[in-house]
Amino acid sequence: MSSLWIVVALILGFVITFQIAKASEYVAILRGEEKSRKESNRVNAFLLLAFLIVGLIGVYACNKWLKGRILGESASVQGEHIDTMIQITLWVTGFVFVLTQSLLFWFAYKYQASDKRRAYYFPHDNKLELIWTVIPAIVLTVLVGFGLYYWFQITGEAPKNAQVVEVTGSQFKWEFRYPGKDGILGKKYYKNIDEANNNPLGQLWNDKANQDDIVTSQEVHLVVNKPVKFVIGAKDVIHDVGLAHFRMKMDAVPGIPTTLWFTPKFTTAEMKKKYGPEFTYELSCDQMCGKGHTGMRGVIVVETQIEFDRWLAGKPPQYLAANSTANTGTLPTTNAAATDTAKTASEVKTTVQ
Ligand SMILES: [Cu+2]
Repeated sequence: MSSLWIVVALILGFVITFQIAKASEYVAILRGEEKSRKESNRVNAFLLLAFLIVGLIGVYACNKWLKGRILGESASVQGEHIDTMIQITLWVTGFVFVLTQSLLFWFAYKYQASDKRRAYYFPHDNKLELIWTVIPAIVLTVLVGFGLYYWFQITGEAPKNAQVVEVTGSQFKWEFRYPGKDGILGKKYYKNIDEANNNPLGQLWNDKANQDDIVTSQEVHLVVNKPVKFVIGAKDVIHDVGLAHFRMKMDAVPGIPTTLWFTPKFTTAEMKKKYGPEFTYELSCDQMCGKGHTGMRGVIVVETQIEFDRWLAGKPPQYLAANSTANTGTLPTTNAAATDTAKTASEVKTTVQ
C-alpha cells in the first residue's frame, strides 16, 4: 500500500513541476523574455547567498548539538589517538570547506550576470595549479602518515602481557575462543567444523593445546587496562569486527587471519555509570554479509581481572562438550588451509609467552 502512495506522490510531484514550468514559460512570454531572465537571475543569486548563510548555520548547529552525543568518549587508549586524528582532519577539512563554499556562493551572488560588466576570460595559471595541488598533497600526506603510524601500531606486535582472544564471524553470529591455561590456541581446520558435535570452530582434538581452550558465543569478556589481541577470522563470507566504542574495526576474512590489539580503559560498570544503565559495549558486524547482517551483534563485557578470572573459571573447555559425543579431528598434513591455521596458532604462542 505504501509503495502505491509513493508512486502517486511521485506522479503528482511530476505533474506539479511540469505545470509550474509551463506557467513560468507563459509569464515570461507575457512580460518579455529579457526582463523575466534578469529577474530570475537576481532571485537565483540572492537564493544562493541565502543558501550559503543558512547552510553554514546548519553545519555549526549540527556540530554543536550532536557533538559528544553519538559515541561518547573513546573507551580504549588507542582510540584516543583515532579521535585526535578525526578532530585534526575535521579542523583542516572544515577550514577548507568553509573557505571554498563561502567563495563559491559569494562569487555566484557578487558576480551575477550584469549589463555593466563582461566576464574576464581566465583559462589557466600554472602557479595557481601548483599551489592548489601541492598544498593539499602535503597536508593529506601528513594526515595519512599519522593514520599509517597508528594503523601499524594496532595491527602490529601486541604487548607481551596482552590477553589473546580469537574472534570468528559467521552468518550471523560471533564466536570467541580463549587459549586457556597454556596460553596457546590449539590448531583448527575448517573441515572439522561440526556444529552438531559441539565443534563450531573446527578444533583438532588431537592437539593438546585445544583441550583447555574455552569457546563462547555472542559475548566476550575482556580485562580493563590490559591489552587484548584479537585474532580474527570468518567461517563463510567476509565479516568485520566493528568496535565503535573502542574506535577499532578489522575485517574478518575466511582463511586469512587478521589481528588487532587495544587496551580497554573503562569497565562496563563504569560506562553504565557515565552513560546510563542501558549502556552496552557492542561488537557490530561492519561488513554487509547477508540478510541477517544487522542482527549480528555481539556484546563485550569489560571487567576487572578478578571478575574476569571468576567468569572464565566457570566456563568448561569446548573439548569436554565435544568429546562427550566422541568427535575426534585429525590434522591433515598436505592442505594449505591447515598450514595457515597452524601459523596463526604459533603466532599467538609467541605473543603470549
Ligand atoms: Cu557479518
